[in-house]
Amino acid sequence: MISIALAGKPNSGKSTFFKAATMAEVEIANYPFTTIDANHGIAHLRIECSCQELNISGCKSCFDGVRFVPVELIDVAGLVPDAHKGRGLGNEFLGHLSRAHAIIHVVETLLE
Ligand SMILES: Nc1nc2c(ncn2[C@@H]2O[C@H](COP(=O)(O)OP(=O)(O)O)[C@@H](O)[C@H]2O)c(=O)[nH]1
Ligand SMILES: [Mg+2]
Repeated sequence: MISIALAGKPNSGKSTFFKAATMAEVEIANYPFTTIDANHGIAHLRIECSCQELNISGCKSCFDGVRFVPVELIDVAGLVPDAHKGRGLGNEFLGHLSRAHAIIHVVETLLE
């Protein structure tokens, strides 16, 4: 399964985005390092199923032509200056980022 890690400064809304995308219960608060241990969850990417283009009826891989592709989302602690030197949670959370297939940089979550 594709894994995608959420990176960004503390308080940028990573856990808020993670919760909205995975519906997992995670701690969200207005102070840095609310997230210490990484949260793992499954989100679903909605794509048009190829059965539509190929005109295949009775496809069991989608709902009405929409396929829900599971992706693993990983919500990690905030990125702080000098993390690569071990500051903050240092290399531990950088390890989560380096093991993911892709990284989403959360700059700001705007739910309103
Ligand atoms: N006003 C507003 N506050 C937000 C939004 N997204 C997150 N927050 C708040 O910002 C704070 C930090 O959010 P959190 O998701 O824990 O950030 P993280 O440290 O990046 O995981 C919390 O108090 C959230 O309720 C948003 O879109 N609008
Ligand atoms: Mg967080």
